[in-house]
Amino acid sequence: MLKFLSDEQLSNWKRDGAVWPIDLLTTAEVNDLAQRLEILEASIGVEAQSKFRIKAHLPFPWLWDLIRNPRLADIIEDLLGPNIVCWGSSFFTKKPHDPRFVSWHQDSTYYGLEPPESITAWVAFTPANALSGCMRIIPGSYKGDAILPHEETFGKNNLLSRGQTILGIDESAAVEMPLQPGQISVHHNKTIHSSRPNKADWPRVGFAIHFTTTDVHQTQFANPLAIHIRGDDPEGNWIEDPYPEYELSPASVKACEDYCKRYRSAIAARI
Ligand SMILES: O=C(O)CCC(=O)C(=O)O
Repeated sequence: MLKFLSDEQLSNWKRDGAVWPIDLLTTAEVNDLAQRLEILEASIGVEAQSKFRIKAHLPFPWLWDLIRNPRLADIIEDLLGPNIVCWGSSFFTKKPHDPRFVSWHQDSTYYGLEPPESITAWVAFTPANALSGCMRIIPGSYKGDAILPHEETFGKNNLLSRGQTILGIDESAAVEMPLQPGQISVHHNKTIHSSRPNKADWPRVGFAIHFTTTDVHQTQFANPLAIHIRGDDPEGNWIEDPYPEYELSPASVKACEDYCKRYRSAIAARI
């Protein structure tokens, strides 16, 4: 029995390894989030995506609220079942007329999860469409067992930290996932995806939230942290993320930076 999605959305998910658009937030709710991000970036003087990585939510109670939104939990439960954690989150933002892009990749490349099963809910804070550089997927590409080889290009305008790229993708097979503010897409971590530069007059702002099931292990380092969203974690695979005492508390910023270092050095040791 589905809690939020329709049968059609679930069958699209099984076919494509992604489902969109899903109405999640009201206009008032998404405007509030977009405004909080704008105020934050004005106060810190840099893009949030450059400072808060892997677990961008750690210093922000309002992002914890978004991640724990019961409607979002219902959507994720429809796709993953009852035992759910959120192990990470990241902003993906492009300014108006911004050449930055995301190259074709599979998220599972560096996640270090075993089994490699994780899904991402991408929440649109502003309109994401063909003009503003919405996400594109290769439908059905999640079905193979393999994580495909990725070349690390470290491209200047690539929003991915290592510019990891699957070469030779047939772009004629690509499908766009346009979203209105407050809508989300969800994609499987093996679904091949990318996004083009923002040619619009408005910023394209998204917040990606990574979920998995409690039986999945982090194999790259010990004592991984997550927000327990629903259900049980009988093996105790995930330690609860520290909730911030207040927005941008020094402890919460340090927790975010430390986790990012831990994650990045695990990847560097592997490569
Ligand atoms: O926001 C984008 O353009 C890409 C996002 C992405 O790669 C992801 O959420 O996994």
